[in-house]
Amino acid sequence: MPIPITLAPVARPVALDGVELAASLSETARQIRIQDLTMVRHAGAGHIGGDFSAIDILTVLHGAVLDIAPDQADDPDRDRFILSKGHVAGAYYATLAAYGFLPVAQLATFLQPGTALGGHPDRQAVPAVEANTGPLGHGLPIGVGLAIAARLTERPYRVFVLVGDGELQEGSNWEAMITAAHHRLSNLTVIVDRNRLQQGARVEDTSGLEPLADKATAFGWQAITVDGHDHGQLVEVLSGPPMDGRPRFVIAETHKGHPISYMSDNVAWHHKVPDSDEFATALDELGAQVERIPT
Ligand SMILES: Cc1ncc(C[n+]2csc(CCOP(=O)(O)OP(=O)(O)O)c2C)c(N)n1
Ligand SMILES: [Mg+2]
Repeated sequence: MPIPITLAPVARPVALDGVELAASLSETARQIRIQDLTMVRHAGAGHIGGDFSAIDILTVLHGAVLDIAPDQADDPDRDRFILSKGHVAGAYYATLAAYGFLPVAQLATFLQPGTALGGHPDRQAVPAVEANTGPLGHGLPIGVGLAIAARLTERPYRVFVLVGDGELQEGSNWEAMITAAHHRLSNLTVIVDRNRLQQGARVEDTSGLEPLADKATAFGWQAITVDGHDHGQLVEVLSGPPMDGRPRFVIAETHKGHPISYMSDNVAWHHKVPDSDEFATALDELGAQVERIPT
């Protein structure tokens, strides 16, 4: 059974603001979840829990924040986005396709032999991808390098890096944070997908991060906590200018598997694949036209 395509590309909602913008992003995120769920179900693999905690963040970045365009992947002034938690590649590909950075038909090749859309993003295979990720702990160091490069070359671009909270157990992140604060990289934003779960366990039971905001502040960053499923809040914080020359550390409070009842905050759904009944339930909860999508 080939992977069904449920997604139709949408234009970036450039002319909207406030409540209308948030509503547009929310609807696109819903469509991205339906497509991503369908890809995981039909490919028989993926990371649906972390996908669903990150989709609202990915949607806001690509729909309303990043200064990027599908036909200008090589523009030296484009904003840079790095998906450091590269295991949620399915959610990333669906988001790119929703906003025209990838043909939606290509999503049918997700995890298939010879595909450009493998389990982790590949910058040689997908034009919008800035860095190959998958091994956790590398996106932020690369992002710091890109942010320093912007300074040195006097380019106006900004750098955004999305990391997992379990991923912050990698020491490379904290080294990168020291360097970013030292260079006062106000063009750098890290977003932490703070879903409080890693693979197979709670983050606070494994190697706890709290008080996370205080740690980031002590490292010389501006720490901001937001609801990572609230499109309006995410737009406001991520579009806003840096306050005072410090890099920005945005803690996005999320739920793994959100908003599916049996997945949400359930550690089992890190990389479980829904069976036919679970798939139908999730489609129903997302308000999908279930009759169009084979289970
Ligand atoms: C260096 C490294 N170690 C282990 C893994 C395997 N791995 C993939 S996802 C994951 C859990 C990551 O948890 P978190 O960063 O919280 O991501 P999320 O909860 O958003 O899925 C692990 C251990 C990896 N990809 N890289
Ligand atoms: Mg996590």
